[in-house]
Amino acid sequence: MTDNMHQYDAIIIGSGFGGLYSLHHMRDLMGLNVRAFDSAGGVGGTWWYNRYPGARVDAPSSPFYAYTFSNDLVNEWEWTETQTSQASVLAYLEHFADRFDLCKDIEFETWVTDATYDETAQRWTIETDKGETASAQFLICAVGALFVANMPDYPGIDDFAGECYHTGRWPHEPVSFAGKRVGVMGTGSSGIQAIPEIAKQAEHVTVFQRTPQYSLPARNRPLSEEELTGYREDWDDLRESMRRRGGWPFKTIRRRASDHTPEERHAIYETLWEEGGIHLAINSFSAVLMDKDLNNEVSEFVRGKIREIVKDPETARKLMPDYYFGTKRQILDNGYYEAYNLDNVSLVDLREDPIQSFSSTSVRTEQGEQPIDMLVLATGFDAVTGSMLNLNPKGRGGLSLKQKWENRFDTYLGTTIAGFPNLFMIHGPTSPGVLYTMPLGGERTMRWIADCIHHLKEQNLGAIEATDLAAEKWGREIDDMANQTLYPLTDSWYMGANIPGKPRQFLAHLRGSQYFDQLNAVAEAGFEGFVFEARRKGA
Ligand code: N01
Repeated sequence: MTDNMHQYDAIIIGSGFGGLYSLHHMRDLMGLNVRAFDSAGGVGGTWWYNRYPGARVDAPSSPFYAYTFSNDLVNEWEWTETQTSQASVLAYLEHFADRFDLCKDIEFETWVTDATYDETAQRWTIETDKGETASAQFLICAVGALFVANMPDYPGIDDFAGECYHTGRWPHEPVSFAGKRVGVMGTGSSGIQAIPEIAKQAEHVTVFQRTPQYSLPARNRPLSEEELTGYREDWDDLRESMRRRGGWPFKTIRRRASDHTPEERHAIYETLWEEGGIHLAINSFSAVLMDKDLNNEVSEFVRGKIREIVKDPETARKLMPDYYFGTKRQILDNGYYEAYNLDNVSLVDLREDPIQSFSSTSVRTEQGEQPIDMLVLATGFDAVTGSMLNLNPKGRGGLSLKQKWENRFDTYLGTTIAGFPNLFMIHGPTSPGVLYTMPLGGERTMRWIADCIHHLKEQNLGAIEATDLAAEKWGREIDDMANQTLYPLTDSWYMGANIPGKPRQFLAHLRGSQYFDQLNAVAEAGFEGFVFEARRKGA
């Protein structure tokens, strides 16, 4: 260990929801000496980067897509809409950072270029692109589940000379679409949120669609003062409900399809569609993600809605999704299908008319050429595992994460990795992460990590490490849970299927509340599935 190296108890990578809460908890509640690093120019993580037009939380949001632990924070923040906008989430996180004076312990615009475990010192050493090195006993990776941009590599795409933006790396300066022919590639949450907004300004929008999607109406609306006051008054109960019910306070209606006639089921779908948000996805019938026939019925219902909304039958035909409803990330929109009724929006179905190449001014498909001035890549991310692999920490014996995860993304509890002592992930693969309320998930994960660190300190231990056996058992449990559903039958980023060559594996724990009970049970059993090392002298 060199003398001039900065020494900390913990280093946190990332200052999004998970990283900011971790910094607050470890520094202010545990009294640890903590330093955080972030490549961005400010706090916010995904909300700092994803500022494309129309960006909003794609889940039931205000005021639940927020920290839950502080009633003062709940009382002082004014949410204004039911589906929170990116600007509003970012402002909230900036407020959180100010309120707890977090920025003084974060180094922004700083990439952590290397992280290596020193077995003798029982500590992690990191290097940054600013030439700094630092060491800490604990490395907290809050690196983001949706960060590493997926860039398509069509022939000639680099020759395109117009403006080109990925939704996940949107410029901070205003982008004008006025008078421009804009090509949008990708129809996931980002593309579907952005397309109606871009169409408001652009001369023409050409959407290049690879997979048609089931999108549900978000029905975003202003949040009334009465609603907000009600939420604040009931916050303790709501927080408890969120913890018990998969991260959201709403009671999921458990209905059996066989108790209802097809007509009654259809009436239920209609009501839930009208209600909007994710209600159709979570509140129709319990078995919708397990029973193929039932799923086909809901899928057909949504296809019927698309046919009703989109006036041109040929465009409507191209927009018909054909995977199992709900097995890709559920998308919520504000006027997506309606946008295809505008004269300045057209659709290219890449399955019928694939892209052949780009020129400096156009996209050439098998059946024609589309001149464009701007290309918006809404092509998603190397989700869940990409940022950890980007960091590529080196664990015991110099083993890199890229080697460890070459064929399979093994973790124990979604928070730790065998061979990588004292490293913890927030929202890592096989945690409920992306399927849970991420701010609450981050809080709860951090509290478990805190318990773990207390345990080490109390017992005068220097290192904790998951066993391979525990990780294997955990991986089987996650696979078994997913295999009881229709999720693995669809090519989605949950399965790693959007990235060529990525090992195919369901990357999330499907039962969030049960997961946190499991974490607690592991802690109560003396951190079952882990091995410990006594604290070495001088470590
Ligand atoms: O990315 P996606 P996203 N040629 O992977 C297509 C979260 N999010 O940025 O389906 C042509 O979902 C790809 O096609 P296919 C949210 O969880 C959150 O939209 O792979 N097309 C797909 O249509 C979301 O799920 C908020 O066949 C290509 C699209 O690009 C996640 O981020 C807001 C292509 C990518 O869709 C990712 O969403 C927005 C190619 N080479 C997003 N490669 C919040 O509110 C890919 N595509 C928190």
